[in-house]
Amino acid sequence: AGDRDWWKGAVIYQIYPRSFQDSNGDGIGDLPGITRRLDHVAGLGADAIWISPFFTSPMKDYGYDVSDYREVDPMFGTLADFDALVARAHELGLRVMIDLVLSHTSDQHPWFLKSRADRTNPRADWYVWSDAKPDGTPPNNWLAIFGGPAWHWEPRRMQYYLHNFLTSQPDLNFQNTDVQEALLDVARFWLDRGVDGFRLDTINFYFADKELRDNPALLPQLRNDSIAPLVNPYNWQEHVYSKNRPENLEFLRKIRSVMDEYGAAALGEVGDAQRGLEIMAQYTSGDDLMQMCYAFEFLSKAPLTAVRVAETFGRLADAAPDAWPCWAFSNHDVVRHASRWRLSGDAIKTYATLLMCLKGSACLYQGEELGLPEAEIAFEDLHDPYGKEFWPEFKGRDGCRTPMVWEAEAPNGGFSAAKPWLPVPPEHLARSASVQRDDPEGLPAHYRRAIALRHAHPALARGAQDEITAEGDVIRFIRRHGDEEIFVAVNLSDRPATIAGPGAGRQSIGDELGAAVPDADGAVALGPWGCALLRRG
Ligand code: TEU
Ligand code: CA
Repeated sequence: AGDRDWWKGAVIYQIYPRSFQDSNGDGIGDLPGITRRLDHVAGLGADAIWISPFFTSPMKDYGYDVSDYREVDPMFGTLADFDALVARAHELGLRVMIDLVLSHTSDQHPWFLKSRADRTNPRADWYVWSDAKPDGTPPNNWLAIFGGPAWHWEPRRMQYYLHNFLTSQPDLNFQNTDVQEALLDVARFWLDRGVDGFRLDTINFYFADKELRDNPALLPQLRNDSIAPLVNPYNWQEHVYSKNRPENLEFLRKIRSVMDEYGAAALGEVGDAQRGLEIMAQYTSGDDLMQMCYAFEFLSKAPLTAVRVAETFGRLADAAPDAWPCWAFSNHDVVRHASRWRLSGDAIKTYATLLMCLKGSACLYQGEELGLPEAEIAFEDLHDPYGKEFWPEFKGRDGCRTPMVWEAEAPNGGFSAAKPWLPVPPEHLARSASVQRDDPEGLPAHYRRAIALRHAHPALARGAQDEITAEGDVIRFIRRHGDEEIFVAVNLSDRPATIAGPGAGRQSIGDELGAAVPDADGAVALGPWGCALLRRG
C-alpha cells in the first residue's frame, strides 16, 4: 500500500490538549507541552496523533465551540507553537490530525455575531434560523444533546436558531454553499500548514431537514446500553430530520476532494446511538467520502463480549463490506474503559491485543496505555456543562479529562507546577508514565508490543477479516493480506477455554504477548484472558 494509505490500520493517539502537559505554569495543558511529550507517543509506536480542538474559543464546550478557526487559543499557545509541534511530530515519524468542528461554531464567532444582528445582513443565512410557531414556541420538537430544546430565541431577529449542542454552539447552515466554501477553506488553511488529516466532529449533523419536520419519538426501542445517558430526553427521539440527512453526502464528497488534493486523511465522527454503525459504513464505503469513520460501538457501557464483537462486524459487513471503521475503547467523552468495563490488569492487556488485531484503524486515548481508571469528580470541581445539566444521574465527561500523569514524585504528576484545571487523582500517580516506562510486564510495554506486532504484519494492519465467530467467551477470526493469513482467538473472560485449532502449518507470532500455541491435535488451550495468534504464509 502506498503512503497515501497510511491511515489504513493506523494507530492514532488522541491528545486532549488541556490535560496533556502544561508548559507555562497556568495549570492548563498547551501546545508546547504536547511537543515536549511527543517522545512518549512515538515510543509507543503510534502512527499519528489526533489533537482535540485548540482553536480560539470561549471554552463553553472546552474548545468544541470555535470562535476563530484559523488561530490558536492564547491559552494553548500560538500558530508558531503549532508549527513547531508539527515539525517535531514529523521528525518523530508521527502524522498530525487535528479536530475540525465544522457543524457549529461558538456564538462568539464573528459569523454568528453578524448573522444574529438582523435578517438582511450578508451572514443572515449562515446559521439555521426559523420563525416561531404562531403560539411563539420553537418550530419543531428537536432537542439539544446537552439539554433542553434545540432552538434558542434571538430577540434581535425575533427568530429561533438551531443548536444541536449548547445554546452557545449555533449550527451552521450547510444548505448555503458559501458556508461550505468557507469551511473547505479552513481545511485548506491547516493542510497548507502541514497537517496530515482531520478528525471531523459530528459529520452526521452537518445538514438539517430543510422543512424542519418533527423527529419521531423512540421510547419503545430505548436501549440501556447506549453511551448516551437515558436521563437525557434527547435519547428518546430518533434524529432522522435534525441529523443524518442524505444531503450530508454531498458535502462529505467536497471534503474528500480537498483531502485527495493534499493526500490527507479524514476520520469522520458519527455520533448516533441507534444507527451509528450503519451510517459509518455508508460514509466510508467507496472512495469519494470519508476514508474512515469513528465508531461508537466499543465505547458502550456494557462490557465488550465476544458475541458483541462478532455481531458488530456482522452488521458492518452487511452494511458495506468495504467500510473502514476506526475503533476506540476510550475518549474524552466517555468513562475510561478500565472503569467502564471494570477491567483488571490482564483484561486491559487482552483488550489492547484485540484492538490491535481487529480490522479497522484504532484510536488510543491519552492515559489508556497507563491503565488509568476514571477519576471521581466532585460536583464543585465539575467543568463539563453536559455533566452539570444532568447531575447526578450522569456525572459528565470530566472524569476522563483529568491531567496525564508523567512523574509520580513531581507536583501534580509532572503535569503542571500550578494547580491543574481538574484535580490529578492521587490514585493515578502510581501509574505515571515514568513508573511504568521500564517495566517489561507493564501495560505501556504491552501496548508497545501489540502495536509493533500490528505494524509487522500487513494482515493485521490492513488485511481482510473473515469467519468472525464468538465461541463462548472467545472471539475468533482470520485476517488475510496477500499470502499472509493470521488466525486470531481472544478469550474475553477469566475462565480458561479450549478451542479447535485452525489446522496445521501455522506458527505462533504472539509469544511476546503471551499467546498460546496449539497442541499436537491443533487444539488451543487459552488461559484466563488468553489469546492465540497463528500465522501461515
Ligand atoms: O461529540 C459528539 C457527540 O455525539 C457527543 O454528544 C457524544 O455523544 C457525547 O459527548 C457522549 O457523552 C463531539 C465531541 O467529541 C464532544 O466533545 C463535543 O462536546 C461535541 O462533539 C460537540 O462539538
Ligand atoms: Ca499552560
